[in-house]
Amino acid sequence: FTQDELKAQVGRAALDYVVKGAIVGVGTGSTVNKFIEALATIKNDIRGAVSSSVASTERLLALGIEVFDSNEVEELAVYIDGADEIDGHGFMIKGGGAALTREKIIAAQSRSFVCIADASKRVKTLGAFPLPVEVIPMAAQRVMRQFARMGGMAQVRERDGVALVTDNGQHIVDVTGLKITDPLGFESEVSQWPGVVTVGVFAHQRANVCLLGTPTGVETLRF
Ligand code: DER
Repeated sequence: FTQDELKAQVGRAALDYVVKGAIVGVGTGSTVNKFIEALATIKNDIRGAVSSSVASTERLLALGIEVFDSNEVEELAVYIDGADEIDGHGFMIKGGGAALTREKIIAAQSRSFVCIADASKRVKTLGAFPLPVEVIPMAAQRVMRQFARMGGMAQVRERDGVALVTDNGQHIVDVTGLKITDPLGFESEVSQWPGVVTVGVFAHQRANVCLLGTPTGVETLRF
């Protein structure tokens, strides 16, 4: 199986968690794009979606799936999203696709978080993947100095040679060299640093289920 086929496998498997007639919470990334394609095959069985990014919204609309604003729905039954890393507790590093803020917001208003990922995302300890942190631009340098003090190497994410601007108009710093042994404590600490919008550790909004694409089929992890 190619990695693309593993992503398609878990994208299809996630349909089992979609509640008929419901509005589905939809994340961002290449694995979620496979889920969106699968979701389109049952679009008459759902009311629509709440989307975590402009990119996912465009794909949903192009496939004829209605997109609702997060303020139009109280609570979602399920949120389907990918991850850059996931550990044995369902704690994740997310934000590779620069959508971490809206992803965490929709995860917070969903009863169940179903993570879809290929097996390469499964780790023992979070931190090998560069940790994304969305920041207010004026705070970027100070936030990067704070990460340096804890042994991290931070840099502003660029696209085409300039700082990437998120859907929320903010910047992202990516931090390497961290070993996040206490994801809950780390998320609480960094989330309250002045200028931090969202830290890409999803521990308080952890996954309840992970559908892991492996060469021998889809492995279902429950947390
Ligand atoms: O940005 C995100 O959080 C995405 O979900 C990302 O972590 C997973 O993207 P991928 O499915 O393209 O690897």
